[in-house]
Amino acid sequence: MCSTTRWCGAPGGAKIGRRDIDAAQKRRKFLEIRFVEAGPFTDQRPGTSGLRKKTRVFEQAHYLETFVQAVLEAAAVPRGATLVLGGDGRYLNDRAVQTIVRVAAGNGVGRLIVGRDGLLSTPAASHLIRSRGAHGGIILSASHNPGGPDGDFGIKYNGQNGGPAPEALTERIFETASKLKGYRLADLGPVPVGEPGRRDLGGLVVEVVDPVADYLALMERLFDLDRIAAMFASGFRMRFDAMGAVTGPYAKTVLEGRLGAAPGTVVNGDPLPDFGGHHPDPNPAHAKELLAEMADADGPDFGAASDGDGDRNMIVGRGLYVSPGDSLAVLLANADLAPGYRGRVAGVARSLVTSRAVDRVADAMRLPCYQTPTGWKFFGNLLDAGLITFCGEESFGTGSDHVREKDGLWAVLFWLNVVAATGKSVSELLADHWARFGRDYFTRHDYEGLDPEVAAEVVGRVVERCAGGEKELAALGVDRAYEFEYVDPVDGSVSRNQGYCFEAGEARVLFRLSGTGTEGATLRCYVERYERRPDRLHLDAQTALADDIALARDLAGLDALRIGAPTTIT
Ligand code: G16
Repeated sequence: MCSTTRWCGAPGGAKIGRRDIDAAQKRRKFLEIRFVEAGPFTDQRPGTSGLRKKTRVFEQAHYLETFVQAVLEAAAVPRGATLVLGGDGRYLNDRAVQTIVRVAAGNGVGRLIVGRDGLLSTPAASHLIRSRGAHGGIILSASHNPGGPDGDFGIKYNGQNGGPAPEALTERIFETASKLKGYRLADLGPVPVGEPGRRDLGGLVVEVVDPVADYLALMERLFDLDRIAAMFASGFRMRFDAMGAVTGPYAKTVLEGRLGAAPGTVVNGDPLPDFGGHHPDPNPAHAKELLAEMADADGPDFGAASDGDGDRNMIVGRGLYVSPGDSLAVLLANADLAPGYRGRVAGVARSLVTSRAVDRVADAMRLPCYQTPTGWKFFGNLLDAGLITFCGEESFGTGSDHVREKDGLWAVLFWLNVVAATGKSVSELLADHWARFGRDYFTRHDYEGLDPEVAAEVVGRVVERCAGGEKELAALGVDRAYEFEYVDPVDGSVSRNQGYCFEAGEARVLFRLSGTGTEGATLRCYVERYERRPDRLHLDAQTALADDIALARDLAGLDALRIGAPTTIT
């Protein structure tokens, strides 16, 4: 696709003129900048969280460069700006970092703050953008999707607030990439990123930082780490499964280093290009070893896991795991136990498809509770405006206003803080919580790798049901059905087609298509039911929800379409 190169120097999507070229040459005395003709690429529309594709798609000539060029232009990154750069260490991370350095230099970026070895967890990148006053950051990750040459790769842009680009910007990025005729590239050899330090490359400064140090300092301000350390000193045992991904170095430094947890507490702690073959998604389906260990009568007191880029978390007690909706609710109810949140919680938000457990706590605390579409980007405005302090999603994401991403290790430390302060185990905390607020049983059934036409048929069926007459719905026990549309309370932007919701008494059944998959289509079906009866608070979720799951399959016509059992249940 690339045929010729020529001199250039005008970022921001402007036409390249003689004056730009002169200015660029003057500024970059030592850097040669070329315009590489390539593209356009018309398949670079970011999904729920950035652009995710098969690794081989990203390995195509000019593919990554074009996307980065589109980001820099669409986000109007000014000359001399500072950007943060790092990723989850998956296959291609190292080469992608070098490519991005060259495209950034070609576009007049002044400083790149890069995690050592090109590594940064997503929450740590968000924190660096904020703490260093950067214009934004580029994060390399396909999150929980498996990595490797046959796995997935991803890239996303986060803005000045440290949060994922909002929909309007991701759409601009897509449109820009669809029209680009090439990208600007500085001729640079490999830039060493193995040791912290600064290197002036003749205009572009590359600053390599320890990825963990700043993050630990932030956690120190939020939680009572001394109290947690005292709990470990008294024999408390934990297992943290980093799943061969980026959280390993963070967890080792924080848990085994700062908190004194026994060596070996962190397992699968070295970030590997293929995550050691793990599917780095911290849920009961993919963290089976951890669940088995925690089911053992002599197992650790506390278990946790995180995902590829360190923003997801799963909390596990002896013999049970905490549903993400419950996790958010328990943390909100116990916010005063964490020094960084005591007496300052403004409100809370959850995505539509997340269980309503947190709503009940917010209600009791007289706090506002917002319902957003799926995608952390929708929490950004609420956090920036100070309307909420905590937010969370069913996809094992929990976070607060300390960064603008969900934060896996943060959630783990918060839980440890609550356990240390109350002296109660995870199961005791949950039992107390359900006794007080009732329990929101929740499950998500994923139907992955569907033929897109079949998925469209399912959605068509759901839409039809949703728009169906009251009588027809009432016959199924459904009181209300609607398609979710979100109006951002801060900037008034409207997001349509954000999922379908059926309310049936104390139950809700919801459907949407995933926006993070890379193969075929994934139908997500979310089922929940509120329960208050004391003798029904400790059932297995699949058992408690059996009738509602059957309703979900009926609503979507899954049997008629011969779609069998879900591929993943969480
Ligand atoms: C991303 C988003 C989350 C979303 C999740 C699943 O998480 O940041 O907000 O809940 O994907 O999205 P979907 O249901 O569209 O697949 P992550 O951890 O993958 O970056």
